[in-house]
Amino acid sequence: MSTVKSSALPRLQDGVRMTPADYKGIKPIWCPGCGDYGILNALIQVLARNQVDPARLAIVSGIGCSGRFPAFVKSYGFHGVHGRVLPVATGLKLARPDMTVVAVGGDGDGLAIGMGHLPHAIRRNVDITYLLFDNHIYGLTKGQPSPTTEVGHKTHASPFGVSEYPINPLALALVAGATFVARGFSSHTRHLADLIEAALEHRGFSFVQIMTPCVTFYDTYKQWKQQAWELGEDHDPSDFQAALRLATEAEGMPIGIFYRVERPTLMDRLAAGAKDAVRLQSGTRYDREADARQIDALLQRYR
Ligand SMILES: Cc1ncc(C[n+]2csc(CCOP(=O)(O)OP(=O)(O)O)c2C)c(N)n1
Ligand code: SF4
Ligand SMILES: [Mg+2]
Repeated sequence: MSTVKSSALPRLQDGVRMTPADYKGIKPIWCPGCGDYGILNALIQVLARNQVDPARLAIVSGIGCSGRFPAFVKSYGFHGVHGRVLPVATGLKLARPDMTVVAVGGDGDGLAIGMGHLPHAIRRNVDITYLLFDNHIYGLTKGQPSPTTEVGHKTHASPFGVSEYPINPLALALVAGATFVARGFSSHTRHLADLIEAALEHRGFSFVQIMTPCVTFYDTYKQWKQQAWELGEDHDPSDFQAALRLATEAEGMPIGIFYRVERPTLMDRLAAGAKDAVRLQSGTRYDREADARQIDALLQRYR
């Protein structure tokens, strides 16, 4: 097993305590039975048991039923536009490295319109957590197929059945170079809470695909309940090939940490680059004026 460094979660000051109820925002408005409630409960558990300081937690979302998530948690929140959750979360983390940043969004948000951002956020290894709420459907817009809907599934927008093969988000995250890859199931709330906690503590980009049934437009609840099984001690999360085999060949629906390794984060590499830049200057600290003079000289050449 690898030794993996963790990112400390921002804790409340001594003497201040928050109960799970204190971490709740406005009352959720999801359909009764929606899997997203399980995800919310799991995150609330994690925040309460770690006494996370909500003033140093930001939840960023895209558009979809999952996109409503930030309003339901007492923390900073940003409900952005469809498919752009990862650029926003990345920018926020760069501007405020002291914040714990959690990006949330649906399978449509992250794997259709937002797909171009995913491999790049992963390869940057920016220190954020991305929770992909995967219900295999566009829930908010009333049941069109998404990039994870199975071939042949009939919806009002695919009356003859979906004709494209689905994307495998775990395999995609692995081959793009993610340093933390996991899958959870909204109905296994305690297990999911442990996964989310591990993802938040991971230094680098942590990707968690969360299977969360849309009971209204594609009720996969019974099927996923039968298929889900938890990874055991025999799986070594530092073994990339084993993780890829699990993601592509396993029977049923394995849940747990598929892969976890430590690699320098985007901030680590930017900091190292900044030190090199300082070394290149004659002085000991970064000389903004010298830099401005160089840029000016460069611009003069194009006048
Ligand atoms: C630019 C843009 N295109 C399309 C939409 C319409 N739209 C809103 S949510 C959504 C998909 C939602 O599916 P998903 O991301 O899986 O979230 P879910 O509702 O299932 O949680 C779409 C296509 C939009 N809001 N903005
Ligand atoms: S439409 Fe589906 S995903 Fe949206 S709240 Fe209802 S059950 Fe949940
Ligand atoms: Mg969806």
